[in-house]
Amino acid sequence: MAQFEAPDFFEIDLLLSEEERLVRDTVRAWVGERYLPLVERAYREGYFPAQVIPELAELGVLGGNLDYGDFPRFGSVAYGLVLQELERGDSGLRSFVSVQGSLVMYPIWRYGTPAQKDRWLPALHAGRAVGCFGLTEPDHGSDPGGMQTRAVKDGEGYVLNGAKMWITNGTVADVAVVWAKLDGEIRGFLVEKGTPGFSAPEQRGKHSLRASVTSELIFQDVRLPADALLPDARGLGGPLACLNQARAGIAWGVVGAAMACYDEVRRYGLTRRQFGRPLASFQLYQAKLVDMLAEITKAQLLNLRLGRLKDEGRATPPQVSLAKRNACAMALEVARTARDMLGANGVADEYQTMRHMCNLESVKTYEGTHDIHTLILGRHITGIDAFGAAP
Ligand code: TGC
Ligand code: FAD
Repeated sequence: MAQFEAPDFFEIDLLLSEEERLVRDTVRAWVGERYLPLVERAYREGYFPAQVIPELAELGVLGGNLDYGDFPRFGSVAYGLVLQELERGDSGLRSFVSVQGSLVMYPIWRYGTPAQKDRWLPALHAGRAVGCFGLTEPDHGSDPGGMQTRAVKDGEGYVLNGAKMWITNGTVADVAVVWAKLDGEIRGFLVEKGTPGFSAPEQRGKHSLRASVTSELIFQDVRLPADALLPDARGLGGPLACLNQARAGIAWGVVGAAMACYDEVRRYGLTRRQFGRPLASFQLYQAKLVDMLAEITKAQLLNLRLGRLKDEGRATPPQVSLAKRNACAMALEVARTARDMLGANGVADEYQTMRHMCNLESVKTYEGTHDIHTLILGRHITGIDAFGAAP
């Protein structure tokens, strides 16, 4: 595969610190050398190439932004660049890291007891344990507040019943962060693999995110000890605060997927000839490349600003929604256009663009669909809730 040339039309590199560039370049090189040679086969056959987990741990990226122990404590921009580079490889790779860091380690770090943190954070950071985040249910996706999974107090502990669906890493997870109602209030529980009554069958048959594990979580009278409860998370704000972290990561990540598609199709246009000329010499072809570069550049700048605001503690959930919504729509449009510009080769897995395009359909849907983020922003702008029941 040709050396990746990352578009940086507005010299954003100059706005990065030396450390941010170093982190970005390290992960970029790792993806090119170690991950890209594995991903096409994994995607075709439908598995996550788990042999990379120790290498991800070695890179320090699993929860590497959290202020804990000897973690590298990447700033928000450095961590965002990590996710951008990982998703240049595949959305499934970025998903693995996002779930582990933002949706499993973050809630344990933010809501857990010291014992829960000591038990799980070092193991998850080192890749010795894998986690998953169970919020979505078969009948409650965009409206997680309606969840039916229930925990009931039982002596010192709890009994959990219910089901989750579309859970990244569920089948392979050693620990599941599960959101359930206890006395009518949403609470978070740590459910360990192998707990009697808990199963996590894999969901097969996906056209998207094929190099990622997606699972159901089924709880049938699962007895949990008292220390399974995350004490400091109460209400829907608990999981939504985790989603703020992960959604910001997606905004960065999908720009990497778009950059990969742009780079691939730009090269293709320079070498593929029709009507006696390179495709890149036709005005229509050039116009599409220009639109792609313009949208990628705008998303890069937005992400940089989001990262800086985050590090100042000033990024708001609506800003995160706008960044996630914009970046996913942009990346999907870039991937679809690039797929078209590759002609028939665009459907062959020798080229990466269609894999990214198929992945991005999921990324546009998960962590709040495009339309849910529209409604979040609409409520922010107008003060009127347009989600469900009339105000
Ligand atoms: P609403 O009344 O708006 O809020 C309920 C409570 O939550 C608070 N809150 C937030 N807190 C922190 N961050 C946010 N972004 C927050 N948004 C709201 C809010 O203040 C309130 O607190 P309190 O104390 O007053 O109770 O709740 P709602 O029921 O109207 O729903 C709002 C809505 C629709 C925006 C929300 O439900 C939503 O975001 N839905 C989308 C669901 C979603 O994103 N699911 C993602 C599942 S995980 C996943 O997809 C992982 S994929 C991972 C991968 O592979 O990479
Ligand atoms: P629905 O909520 O049924 O929505 C269907 C359509 O209706 C969408 O277009 C939506 O925008 C629209 N819609 C819904 N409500 C409204 C409204 N009020 N107004 C207008 N339009 C509306 N979840 C987890 O908890 N953990 C995970 O790790 C996880 N990983 C995932 C991995 C993959 C590969 C996928 C595909 C999903 C994953 N999800 C996960 C689930 C994901 O978060 C949900 O799919 C998403 O939140 C949407 O829910 P839904 O699929 O039930 O769609």
